[in-house]
Amino acid sequence: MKKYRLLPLAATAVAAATGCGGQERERQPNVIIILADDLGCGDVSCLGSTVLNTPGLDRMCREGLNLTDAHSAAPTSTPSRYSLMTGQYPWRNRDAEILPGDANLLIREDQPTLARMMKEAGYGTAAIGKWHLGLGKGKIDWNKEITPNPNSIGFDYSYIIAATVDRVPTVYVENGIVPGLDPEDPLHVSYTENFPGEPTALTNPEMLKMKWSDGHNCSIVNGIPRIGYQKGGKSAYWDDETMADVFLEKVKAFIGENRDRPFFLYYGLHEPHVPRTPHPRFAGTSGMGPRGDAVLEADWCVNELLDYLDDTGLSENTIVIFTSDNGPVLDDGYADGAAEKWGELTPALPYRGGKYSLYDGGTHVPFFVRWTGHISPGSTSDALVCQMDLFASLAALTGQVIPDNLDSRNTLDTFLGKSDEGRDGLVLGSNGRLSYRLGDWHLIPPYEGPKRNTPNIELGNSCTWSLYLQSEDIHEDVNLAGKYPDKVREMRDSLSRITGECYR
Ligand code: NG6
Ligand code: CA
Repeated sequence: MKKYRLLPLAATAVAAATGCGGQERERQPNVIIILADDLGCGDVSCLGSTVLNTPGLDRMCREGLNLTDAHSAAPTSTPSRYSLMTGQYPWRNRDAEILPGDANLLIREDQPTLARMMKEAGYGTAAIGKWHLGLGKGKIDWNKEITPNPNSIGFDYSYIIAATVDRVPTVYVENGIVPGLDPEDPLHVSYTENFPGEPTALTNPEMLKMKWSDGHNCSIVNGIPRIGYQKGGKSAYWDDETMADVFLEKVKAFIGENRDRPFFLYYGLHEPHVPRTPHPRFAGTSGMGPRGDAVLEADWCVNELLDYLDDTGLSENTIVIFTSDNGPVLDDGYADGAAEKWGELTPALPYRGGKYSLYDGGTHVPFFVRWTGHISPGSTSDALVCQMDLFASLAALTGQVIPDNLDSRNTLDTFLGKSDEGRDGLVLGSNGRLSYRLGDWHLIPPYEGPKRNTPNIELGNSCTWSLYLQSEDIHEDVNLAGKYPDKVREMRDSLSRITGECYR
């Protein structure tokens, strides 16, 4: 059975008649989602960064819509991306947690996905960049075609890194195949034990050009210690410093090849996630060390892409969405000076916490939408929106019907600046560590655990309920739970109803 069918009403809404009695459809707009990795609102100059100048992102803002209350579904990558791709809350899948580099595909092949929905709508689809949603089934043989892969869940083309830059394997995967492997030197990966004789950060610290501060002490690749062990496959290793250029080239090639039909591109920037290894041409350009330089590299990529769309005449027919998979972090396991450079000025500002946190800074991310000629340049909306809702919203844009059991809600008009109506309520977080937004209120249930983690981020753990009114307390400093017990009860009951868990 076909999962999606064209809704004639919605279709006519998008596709104006061309003078042929409505039979011929106007071409549907291309859609590009650029998803940065760990970029905070406080990293973007037009959102208030006082230490970084980001002309590319400022251009997105100036030429498009700035959604000021936009959220990833969770404060870390895998659950956040899972939700964007499936339109489901990540906490519905217990395995939706930061995945190792050899994890299997987290999304069932028969699960509805944003990519497949766009493909069904007639779009050419590609995933380029960071993936972090797993690959294959069972023990992965990296020397053979790995299936399932992004192409199994709706992408026509994929050129990805399997997980993160700090996790092995340090190779690209193109349509399920590691390009450039030498059969004489097969690639092996393990997350449990090292391969005999292979150097690690612990046995051979003299090989390191970047120091680890926490966790990243397994295999050394390009002088950088990683998470996990790897042996062989050397001819296929990525070069950390040219990764941004490699992805951007693939992006331009995909757009170039698909410019005559609608395309959907999921572009996962790897910056400014650790290890921060921008191309040497960005070294020192931010004055804020490698993390700042990596932000500027990502910013440059965005600017280049916008230029490319302008130059190829595609901007009027391409919706470009820019956002980040979770809030920012400074020292995330490498001693690269980020924490020292930023000091008290966290890149999550003005929001509390950051990556990993239940506080607003965990999921409150930059979100810009540019569609030349359709979205008023420089417009702003403070509606509550979530990346998870792109699924239903883009289904509405393309006239597709999606299953009614998804969590994704159609907020297309808000994403396009035609409405200020956001979500009423939104559950944030993954795997049993959740908070709840209702209007301007943010409720955080009590959770055990440390107040701060090793990256020195306030996690939001507390033995009591916390309730914040963000419209009056943007940094969530004043816990109003004691003052508004009825609000706590109302939101607690909603959270229990939505999640099926009994919050007390
Ligand atoms: C953590 C890593 C961190 C980062 C994160 C995933 C350590 C000590 N920390 O476990 O460096 O890789 O996982 O980040 O290993 S995310 O943005 O992909 O979710
Ligand atoms: Ca991330």
